[in-house]
Order: sequence, then C-alpha cells, then structure tokens
Amino acid sequence: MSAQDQEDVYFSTNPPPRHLEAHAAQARAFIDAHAAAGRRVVLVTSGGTTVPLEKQTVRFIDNFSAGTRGATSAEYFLEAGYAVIFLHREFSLTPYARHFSHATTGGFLDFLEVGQGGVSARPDVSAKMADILSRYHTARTENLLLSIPFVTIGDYLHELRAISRLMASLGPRGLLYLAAAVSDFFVPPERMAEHKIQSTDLGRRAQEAAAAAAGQAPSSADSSKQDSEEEEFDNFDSSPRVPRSKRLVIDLDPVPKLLLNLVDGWAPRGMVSSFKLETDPTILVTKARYSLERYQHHLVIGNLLATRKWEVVFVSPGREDNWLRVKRRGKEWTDEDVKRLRQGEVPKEEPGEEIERFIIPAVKDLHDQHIKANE
Ligand code: PAZ
Repeated sequence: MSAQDQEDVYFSTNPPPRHLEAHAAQARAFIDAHAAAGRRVVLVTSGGTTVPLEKQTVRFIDNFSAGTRGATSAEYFLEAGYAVIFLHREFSLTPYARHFSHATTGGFLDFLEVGQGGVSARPDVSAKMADILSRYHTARTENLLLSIPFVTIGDYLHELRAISRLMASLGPRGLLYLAAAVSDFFVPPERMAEHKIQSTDLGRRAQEAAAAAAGQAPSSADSSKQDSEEEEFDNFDSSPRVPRSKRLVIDLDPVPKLLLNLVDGWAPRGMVSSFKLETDPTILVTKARYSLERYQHHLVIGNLLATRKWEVVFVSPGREDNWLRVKRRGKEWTDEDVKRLRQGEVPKEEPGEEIERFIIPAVKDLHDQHIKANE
C-alpha cells in the first residue's frame, strides 16, 4: 500500500478528536499572525500518546514521557524568538508551570503561603517565581505560545496532520520539533471493545447475555474469551501458568509511519526534526541514521532513556554526528566519564543545567541554514 493510501485508510477509519476543528482554527490564526510579523513558528510535540483498549476507555497502554523535553524546549524556543505551538499530552509538563507543578520538593501549593496581605510566594522561591511568571506573562500577552492537548495516538495524529498542513504556509520558516513519544502499535476501532473489558467470567457472561438480548454479536475483544473457556493449551506460550481464558491477550496493529507523509506532503518546505529514543546504547546512532534516511527529513536527535538529560546526539544529512552534553556540577568530564555516559551509565549527581539550553541554539543554527538554502 502506498504511503498516501495508508494515510487515507488511517484517517478515514480512526475518528478525529472532538475539538480538532477548533484547535485547527486557533492554530491557523496563530500562524497567520506570526507569519505576518515575520516571526518563525515552531511546532513542539511533547509527552506520550495513549493506546485505548476500550472505546469507553478505562484501560490504556501508555508511552513513556513526562513532557520534560517538550516543555523545556518550548521555553528555550520562546527565548530564541520563536512563536511556539505546544502540542502536548494533556496534564503532562507545560512550559513555565513545570518549574512548580511537578517539583520534587513538593506540589504547587507548597510554594505558597498565606500572610496578612493574602496569598504570596514563599520568600525563598519568590525571586525565581517572579522571573518565571514574568516570562510566562510575556509569552501569553504577546500571543507567543499556543497550547493544544492530545491524549490518544489517534488524537495526536489528527492534530499533527492538521497543524503541520497549516505550518506549510510558513515555508522554510516553519520548524517541526517532534519530541512526543508516539505509540508504534494500536487497537483499530473495529477490534476495540465498547465497554470495560471484564476480568471475571461473571462480567463476561453478563456482557454476552446483554449483547445477545440486544441481538448483537459480542465484539471480538469479548468473544475471544468464549472459545477459550475450556482451553488450557496455548499457541503463544508453551508453558502457560494461567489458562488463556483467564488472561488478557491484546492484539495490536502497527501505527502507520506517517513521518514520510509529513515531510513530503503536509509541511514539505519546513524543517523537520524528530527525536529517537532508545535504551540500548549500541543501536542509538544506527537507528537515528536509519530514521533520517527512511523519512528524508533534516535532523534526528538521538537520546538514551537513562541519560537523556545529560547527553543527546544530532544526526543530520551530510554532517558528522554531533554529541551535546551538559556540564557537571563542580567537575570536568574525563574521557572515561564520557565513555561510561555513552554506555548509558547515569552520573550520581543531577545535571548541572538543562540540556535544552544547548539543544535549542543548535537546532536554531540548522534552521537558519535551512531557511537560507530554501528561501
Ligand atoms: O518527556 P521526557 O523528557 O520525559 O522524555 C523525552 C523523550 C525521551 C520522550 C524524548 O526526548 C524522545 O526521545 N522522544 C521520541 C520518542 C520516540 O522515539 O518515540
């Protein structure tokens, strides 16, 4: 099937999120305003997508990402003069609020106190809060930050396509910075149970009886349990400890790889940079380069789960791999330290600074070159 056919099938069979049209209208107004002002716009995607197991979703599979990379990057892009569309997983980290909403030292209420003049920031955090608040207010009052939420993989792909197509009007001045952790597998709607999947026979039988009374066949997610009720033998597992009838076997389809469609069709003149997350250090660069060649975009930023706040590698066409690393608190990196880091060994202390402080200027530099070559 061609990439276009895959796109058509996916989007015609997976329903759009409820607010897609409203979000697209907001994004259009935002992009038009900044294009008229000659400002660059970046679409930052952030957080993990979910894969619902039921239409009325109680359970879902999630992708790892707190949203730190995306939210932090958004702040540095704003500092670098970009207007930012922040397409993020609902309730994940957001720019500016992240400093207080998910601090390891407490929740946001822990930063406040009640005095005679009402509620105020705790004196020890007040200067930091004033600085962050002032940057947040500038972003809001100057309309430089548009936040759009998603939850599921379907929401994400619909929103990504709609916003990327709008970004096309920016030509090379549009930048797509895809940091979200996107599911590779999903349950297609025709195989998804309507209701909460039952874990007991009682629940399943009640569901089947209700479906029979309504003249409906049970959904495939429910009926797979029927045949297997007496079945102790299992096709997938040669020594099952629990009969198949008692397990939940989830059958997932691959999510179509739509990055090629984005690069070729949705925003063909913009600069597209994606992230590649791996846990095995021996394959990181190879996988990043493979992704670059397969999707023909402009930059892949590779990172290891364990060391992602310490080091990333820029892989881009015609250039040497470029490793960016944060400074250590009160120490220099030795060759041996770097070797261990690159093997995925995490230093004991926290990073001395945010690695996005280095990532964003380096991306901007490549974006400058992209604009120069394509305008
Ligand atoms: O949000 P976070 O800071 O916890 O994690 C960021 C990340 C590791 C999800 C991101 O840097 C990344 O690699 N995104 C792409 C993931 C992927 O390969 O699908």
